[in-house]
Amino acid sequence: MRRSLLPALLLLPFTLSAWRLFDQSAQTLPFSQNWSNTGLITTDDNWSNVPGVIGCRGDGLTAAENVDPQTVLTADDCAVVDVGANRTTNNTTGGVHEYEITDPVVAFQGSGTADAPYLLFTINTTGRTGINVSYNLRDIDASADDAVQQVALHYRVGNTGNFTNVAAAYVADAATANTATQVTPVSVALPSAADDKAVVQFRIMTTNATGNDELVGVDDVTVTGTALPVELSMFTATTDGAETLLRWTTESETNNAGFAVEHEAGQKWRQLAFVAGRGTTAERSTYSFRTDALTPGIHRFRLRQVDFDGTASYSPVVEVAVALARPLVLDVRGTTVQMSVREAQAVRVEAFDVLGRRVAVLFAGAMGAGETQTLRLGDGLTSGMYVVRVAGERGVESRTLTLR
Ligand SMILES: [Ca+2]
Ligand SMILES: [Ca+2]
Ligand SMILES: [Ca+2]
Ligand SMILES: [Ca+2]
Repeated sequence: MRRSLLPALLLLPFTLSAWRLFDQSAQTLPFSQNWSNTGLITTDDNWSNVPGVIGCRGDGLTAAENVDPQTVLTADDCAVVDVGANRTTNNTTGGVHEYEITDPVVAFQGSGTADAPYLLFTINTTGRTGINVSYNLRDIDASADDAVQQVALHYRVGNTGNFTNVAAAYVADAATANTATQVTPVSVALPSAADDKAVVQFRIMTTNATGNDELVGVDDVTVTGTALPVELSMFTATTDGAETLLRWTTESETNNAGFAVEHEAGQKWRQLAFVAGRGTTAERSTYSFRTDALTPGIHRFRLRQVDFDGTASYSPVVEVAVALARPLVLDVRGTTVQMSVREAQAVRVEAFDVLGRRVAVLFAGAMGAGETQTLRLGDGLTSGMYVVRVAGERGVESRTLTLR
């Protein structure tokens, strides 16, 4: 029993090396391939220099001739990697071939072995929506062969599981007998399920037609998508007294240069800072910005999100109420007295001379929460030192000032 394992182990490296002859890395958009670089494919069955594309022979995917390729949706996963490299003349072998002709192209041809040959593409649609796949099907077979050469397009999200047919891409017959001139353009949008995914695969497939199949090239393949906007999912402002913390989250970003943090001051919006964005990402990103000390009262903030091309859009406005740090705040500058209260209360503001005699009542009445009163010491007072005293229900504050 133990000995019988040895031949299997010796075979393993060959199996692995054959499996490496392609590069299935997901290609970002826009993607295009027109096969003009004939140096990409130089060796039979070797796709390793064509990132994101593999030719597959599709052995055994159908059991009869003329099967509609729209119905051939099983995974297969390129069980037989195939390409005949550097062809210049019509080849009658079924499968996938690279043609170094005037307009180079990769073509497929069904046969009793190559039951459903196809080209498999792997793309990355992160940050993009409205994924469009287009290509030209070119009859490059000038022989008398007269096949009804059907071609279909399938896609799937990820790189496992069955494919889904894209009906709008179906071509009933991509070839004409005795000529090699028919070009059938295909341009279709993939369903929205293909939007914004790290891995999407699509394959362009023909099936073995009755009689000799015609060679059909798959040329000028392009895949595009529209950039998703920056999706802001959260924006909040919280305060710990004087400083305010702004926090926001994006679910995805496309070409996001960053965010101008704007503060409304005197009914004008003023930029406080610019916070760099993450460019393009399908991942959630979180940001924060801490303001300098703000005066007591209501403060409003918004974000101006700017793309690399200068396009900008505004977030909703968030508000924060900055409360006074102390129950009463008294600020005296020159003859101006500014007084604020944290909570609603009755307040009395009086001025006394150095002998303790009251010389003025500057204010007496109710004040609302966060309210500020700006008062002026009377003009009738002589030069000298005075004491301004604020007495509320929740505290007393006093300051001295000198009139000159
Ligand atoms: Ca071409
Ligand atoms: Ca070549
Ligand atoms: Ca033809
Ligand atoms: Ca056939």
